[in-house]
This record gives sequence, C-alpha cells and structure tokens, in this order.
Amino acid sequence: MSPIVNALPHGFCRDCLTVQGRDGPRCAECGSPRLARHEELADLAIAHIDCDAFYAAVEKRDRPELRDKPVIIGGGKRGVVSTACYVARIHGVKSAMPMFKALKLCPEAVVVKPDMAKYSRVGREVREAMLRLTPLVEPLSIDEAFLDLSGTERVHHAPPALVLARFARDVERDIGITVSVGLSYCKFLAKIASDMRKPRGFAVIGRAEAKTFLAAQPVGLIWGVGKAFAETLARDGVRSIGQLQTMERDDLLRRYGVMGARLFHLARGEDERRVDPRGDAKSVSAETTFDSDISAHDALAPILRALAEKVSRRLKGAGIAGRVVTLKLKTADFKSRTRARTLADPTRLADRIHAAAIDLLAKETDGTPFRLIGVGVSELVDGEDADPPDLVDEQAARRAVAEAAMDKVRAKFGNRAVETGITFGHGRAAPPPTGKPVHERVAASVP
Ligand code: TTP
Ligand code: MG
Repeated sequence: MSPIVNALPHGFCRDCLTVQGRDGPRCAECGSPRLARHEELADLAIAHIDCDAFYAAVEKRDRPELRDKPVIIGGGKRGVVSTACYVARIHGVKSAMPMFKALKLCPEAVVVKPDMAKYSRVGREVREAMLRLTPLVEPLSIDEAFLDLSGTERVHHAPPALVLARFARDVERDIGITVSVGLSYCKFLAKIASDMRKPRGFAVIGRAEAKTFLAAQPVGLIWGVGKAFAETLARDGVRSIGQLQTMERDDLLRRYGVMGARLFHLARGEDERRVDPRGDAKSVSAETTFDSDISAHDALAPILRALAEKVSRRLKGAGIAGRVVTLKLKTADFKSRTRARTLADPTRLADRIHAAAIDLLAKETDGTPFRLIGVGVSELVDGEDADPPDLVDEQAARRAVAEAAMDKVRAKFGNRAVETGITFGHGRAAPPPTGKPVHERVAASVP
C-alpha cells in the first residue's frame, strides 16, 4: 500500500501513514493502535500544532538519562515552574506553580534551569519545518502555530491530515521532540483540538459535530474568556457554551458589547479568522502575573525592564518596530488599566520601550496593589524605519549604539551572554523577583 495517498476515505495510520479501512483497532500494516479516523478527515485544512511539554522535551532529548524521570524546568530567581514533563504532571506539577509546592508534590523530580537560547533555536527549527508545508504559518508563541493547508494537496500529493501526521512523525525523528496536532475547519476549534489528546496527540473536530461538541464545554474554552469574564458570565448564570448557543445575538451584544458578538459566533463554531503568517499582529507584548500583588514603583520598574527587553527581542527577531508603547496593569481586583504613549519615531529598542513605559508607570503607582504588569508595542512598521539616531538626546543615542552592539553579541552567543546586569539608567535589569514566568506573546487582533 502506498504511504502517500490522494484520497482518504476513512482513516490512516499515524505511524506508517498507510490508508486504513473503516474498522479495526489496529493498523492493518504495522499493528500500531495510533489510527486517525474521522468522517471529515479529507475535508479539513486548518491546523494548530503545539509542542508537548516543550522546554522539558528539549532537555530530555539532550539528556537521555532524564527520559523516564519527572523533570521540571524552572527555578532560578523567580522560583516558579516554567513547565513540567508529563511524568511530573501525573503528580500534579503545573506551569507557574511555585517551585517549593512542585517539589512537595514530586520530591524526586529533576529540576533543570531554563536555557532560553536553546529553546528558541529548537522553536525556530520546528517553525522552519512548518514553513516547508505551507507559507501560511501563524506562530502564536515559541512552541505553537496555526497552519492553513488549504489547496496544498497537489504540492504534497496528500491531504492535509496526512501531511500533518507525517510532519509530527518527522519532527520526532529529526528534531527529537513531540508535538500534538489539532485539525478542524477554523482556528478556534483547531486550537481546542490540539489540546485534546496531548501528548503526541492528533485530534479532529469536524463541521458536523462542532456545535454539539461545543455545547458541553465550559465558557472558559472560548478564546478571550479569561477568569474574570468567566466569573461575570457565571454570575449571569452562563457556564456552558451550550447555554450561549440558546441566547439571542442582540441580547449577548447588549450585555457584553463586542465580546457578546464573539461569544455568539464562537459558541456556534463560527470563526472566520484567517491564518495570517504575519500573525495578524497588531502589537507585540509581554506580561507577567505576580504570585502576590505588588504596589511599589521600585519593585515594578525592574520587572518592566525585563518585559521591555523581551518585547524588544521579539520585535528585532521579527524585523519590525512600533510607534506606540502601551503599559498594561491589572489591579488586585482584576481591573485593567492601559496607558499608551506615541513616540516620535517607531522603535524596537528595549531602552526606548522601557523609557516610555516607566514614565507611564510613574503616574499609576499610587499605592494600588497590582497583580499583573505588561508592556506592548503597536502600530507596527518595518524595522528598517525604526530608531533614527537621536540628535537631541545624546545619551539616548549612545545607549542605542550600545544596545545594537549587545544585540550582535546576543546573536552570536545567545541571550544569556548579556541578559542580566545591564542598566540603561531606567532601573535595574534584573529579572522579575516574583510572579509567573514572563510569557512573550504576539497579541492578535480581535475579530
Ligand atoms: P505550553 O505550550 O503552554 O506548555 P508546554 O509545551 O510545556 O506543555 P503542553 O504539552 O501542555 O503544551 O508552553 C510552551 C512553553 O512555554 C513551556 O514549555 C514553557 C513555557 N511556559 C512558561 O515559561 N510559563 C508558563 O506559565 C507556561 C504556560 C509556559
Ligand atoms: Mg506546548
């Protein structure tokens, strides 16, 4: 039987990629139980791919003696778990958990300090492999992306489902980590699907089942419904997506504004967002949530510095820059404050992003306890148009030259070479003292 098929009537084997009949628990060719079967398998082309226990998987790959051990990535100054391998998760260890708690749950765990430069490298390799399948790859973070494989059958001589299974197999073989794949007809459901059978998962949500599937899910599964909004909905008696399906669009709009319209459509599995290789990026941002609330400016400033550096790194990596710097704060009682400043010229320099954000922060630190701080850069432009030499502020010009020099060092030796101990005169550059690991993300626009 040819491993490459043009049609996919019932299913295929995820190990040997051969076409399968409608029944039977195991592959007729190789005996594997890992079969992909779905009525709509040949018709779906939107995928979300997410690496399994990403940082931990990379460490296990590089240190085979850790393979069957519970491994936790984290520690360092912030003292929280970045991620835990699936063995450690059995004991209840999770991302963002304080390390002392994780070790209480799983005392035999091996703790490994994160090596961000290495994870970025591996993340890039996975991304490059995705780009060999389609140019329509929209990265969401270091280890996940949407792919649109519509119309690629002719190039690959195989339908998207099979191309994706082959991709997962090749990543295991060539890069040495595993991924999970979600396949559907839209981004919303593809993302949900990729999380359904982790690790080494392959889950499909078709058109015919979407509404019934969603009806049984909690509202928190909807993209954009965070903890606070889920609580608001719960107060209104709405807990399941099924309940949203029974509500009128106008009613939802009246109650929840723009978000109401989104709830209405997503609850029905209607999601028109395209997979956009530029990430549909309206902004690049980084934020962190603290373990305990912080109100002092001096405590917030270094955290902001580290976040500005993350955003800057991301902008430089993508070859873009932005004109508007936004400071985001969330108070202890979940109220969001955003303050923005438009710069004279677009920037991608950590120093300039930080300078603007710290000014904005000064007006907000009035004793209010905050649970989250973030900084973002928007009104994105090509990086070439950014950061003309500062003719007025000589100091700033010098710092810009210094930052460019350090970028070169970073490019050569990795981020760690110059990550800490650098000050540009806006607070210390030490990493955040507490709180969840900083999560870089490209904030996509609201549909
Ligand atoms: P995730 O994809 O959320 O998690 P994961 O890949 O470790 O595990 P899963 O199999 O559930 O996808 O995040 C990717 C990486 O980002 C993760 O390996 C470590 C890092 N990360 C943090 O540093 N802090 C966090 O709170 C989370 C959620 C992730
Ligand atoms: Mg992951």
